[in-house]
Amino acid sequence: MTTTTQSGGQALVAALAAHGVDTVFGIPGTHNLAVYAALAGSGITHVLPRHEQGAGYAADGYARVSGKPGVCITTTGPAILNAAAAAAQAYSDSVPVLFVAPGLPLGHPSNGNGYLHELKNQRGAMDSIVGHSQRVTSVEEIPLAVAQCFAAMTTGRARPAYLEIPLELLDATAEVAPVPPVQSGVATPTADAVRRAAAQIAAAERPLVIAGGGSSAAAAELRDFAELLGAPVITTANGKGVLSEHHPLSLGAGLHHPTVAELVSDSDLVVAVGTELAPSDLWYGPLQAEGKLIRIDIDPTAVPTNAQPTVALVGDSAETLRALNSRLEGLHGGRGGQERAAAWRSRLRADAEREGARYVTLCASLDKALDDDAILAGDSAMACYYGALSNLPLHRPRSFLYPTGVGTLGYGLPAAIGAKVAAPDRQVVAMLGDGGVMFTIAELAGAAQARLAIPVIIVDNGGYGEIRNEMADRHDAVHAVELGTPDFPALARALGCHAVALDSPAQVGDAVAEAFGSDRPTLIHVHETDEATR
Ligand SMILES: Cc1ncc(C[n+]2csc(CCOP(=O)(O)OP(=O)(O)O)c2C)c(N)n1
Ligand SMILES: [Mg+2]
Repeated sequence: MTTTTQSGGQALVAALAAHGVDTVFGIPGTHNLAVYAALAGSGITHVLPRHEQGAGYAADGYARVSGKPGVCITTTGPAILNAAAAAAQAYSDSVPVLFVAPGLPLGHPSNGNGYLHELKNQRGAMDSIVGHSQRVTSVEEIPLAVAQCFAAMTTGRARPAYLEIPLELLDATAEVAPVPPVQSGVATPTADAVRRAAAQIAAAERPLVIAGGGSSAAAAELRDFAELLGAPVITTANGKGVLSEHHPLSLGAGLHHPTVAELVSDSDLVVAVGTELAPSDLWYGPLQAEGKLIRIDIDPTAVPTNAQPTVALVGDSAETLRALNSRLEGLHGGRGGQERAAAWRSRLRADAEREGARYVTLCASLDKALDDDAILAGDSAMACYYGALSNLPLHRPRSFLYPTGVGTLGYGLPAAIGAKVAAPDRQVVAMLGDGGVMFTIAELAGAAQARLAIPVIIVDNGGYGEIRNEMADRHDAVHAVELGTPDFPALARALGCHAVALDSPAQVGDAVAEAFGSDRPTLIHVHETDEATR
């Protein structure tokens, strides 16, 4: 094995490059200078956010859209803690993001002696959030540790990873041998499970498919499966777009609508693909599908979670659906699936329009500006979960970047930045509330510097609208939720962006279309209006 004399920083950057990393998101500091020295001239693009939380969310958006792990590089202590919420969000949405930080030196007492950026237990803090973490103890271990982190992130269920390198090792040199990427195989379910599932599927008369984020890499197989069965397909938030929402079998996204419970009860078989059937997707209670549920999941621990299946297929969703499809070829989609889908779709549309009445005009206007492969990066704002989730059709997997589960605020803008870096030729729109956007508004400066033509729609209701409503519903005093309205367009211009203030949500589509042709981000400020009462 050929070895090279490398610093820890060089060994890290070389190992990242060997794993196909061409873009990283990060902020330099005193303790990671050797990483930055190695990054300069490495050929790896460095995107400079304005806060490590922005770096983490951007790396997440990049990973979702590129299908490759994102990489977030921070310095010690407060810097990696700033990225921790992004690590938590990536964990809950099964996104592979590698967080890399220097740690306190080997042999540091770690009980507080006033060292710069010192934390009591930095690795422990991150280990409690990510799927896989490690701390190296020598420069020679760095290529192995990077290979192990990538193996952990790209095998089985995707999760974020954390790599800590004691800070003095980044400048130390050693003879370093490269470690090639681990080529992991694809997990397939047992032949017996496939046979049993196929028999149940073939016997079903009114099947339903629920597709989650775990089906994102199986879009073609999922479409073939649904067409063979003649089964309507409804998706979770993370699965939105895996089957084009133009498709005659698509019921769109959003499992929480009251009609979904009726649809499940009307169906004699439910096939759930790559979804936890999570409370954060179902909102009003668990799925009632006892005795008629087949689950396909790469993660065996997800199989009994939230609902018990009659048959579990543990494996890669594309491989598993392909195996099922080859056993179901004779079916040819009979069973009146399209008519059944059309009837449920119109009921679901009514649910969505009722719940999202305040956002229907905005979504319809935005839809006119979007290509079929457009990406929407949303936030934990009502305009996204009552609005876009079920009222804005999207047509590609991983095109709705949304913080489910952990439900963090401030995700949408930096996630859009990561998405646009990953796919510069696709339309990428960010949509946030006036509260959430302020959590990471500084990222407008980075997006302007990088000349990213992202329309950033702010749906303004003057405060923490959802929380205001929840306080009122509980008959509590409504307080600490009014934010006033900053001069958003002036703020955006000060950060190097274009900006426009609209009179009506019906103007959003035109503003977005113009923003796509710009040389920088455009903040689009629109007040939330209750169209239903107009
Ligand atoms: C990091 C984080 N802090 C706090 C919350 C709690 N929270 C949930 S929704 C919400 C209000 C968000 O306001 P805005 O972004 O304006 O959206 P709106 O509810 O008004 O549509 C808050 C504070 C959260 N989800 N995430
Ligand atoms: Mg608001």
